[in-house]
Amino acid sequence: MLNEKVQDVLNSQINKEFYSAYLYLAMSAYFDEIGLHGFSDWTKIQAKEEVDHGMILLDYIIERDGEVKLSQIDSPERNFSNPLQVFEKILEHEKYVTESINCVAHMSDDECDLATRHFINWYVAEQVEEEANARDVIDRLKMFGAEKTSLYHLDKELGDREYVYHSYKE
Ligand code: OFO
Repeated sequence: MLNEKVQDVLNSQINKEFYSAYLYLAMSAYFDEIGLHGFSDWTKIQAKEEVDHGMILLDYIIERDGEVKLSQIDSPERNFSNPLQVFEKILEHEKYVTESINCVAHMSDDECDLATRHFINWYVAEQVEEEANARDVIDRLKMFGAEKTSLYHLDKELGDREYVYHSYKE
């Protein structure tokens, strides 16, 4: 049986992961609107990964004989003005998610729940990757974002991203 405090932070994390999926979908729609279909594909794949993150948490709660409590998902913002600004928002959002994952880790420690501590380590590593991915695109956009040819090539490159299902059990 899951400790109740740990269960609460895990359920709250499910909501954040599904909100992340919504946010990336809003960004994907924006990129399609401005004709950057590779950027759109990249953010759409990210949305799928966020759904996976939420589902893995959900399955874990069930596996631990806990109670899944799904709460309302907020509407994502839609005030996007250019690719650099969107990726800066992505980085900011992922930093917020990292903080939230860290809180799950701390709560697991405080409640001596070693299984959840072990489980959440996968998310800790995943967040390092997510922040680094956003930072990488930001750096490149800052370097040449104003040049149309470079933006075209970056759009193609981001469009090559393939969806891969990752699991903490791998
Ligand atoms: Fe699920 O990591 Fe991004 O938000």
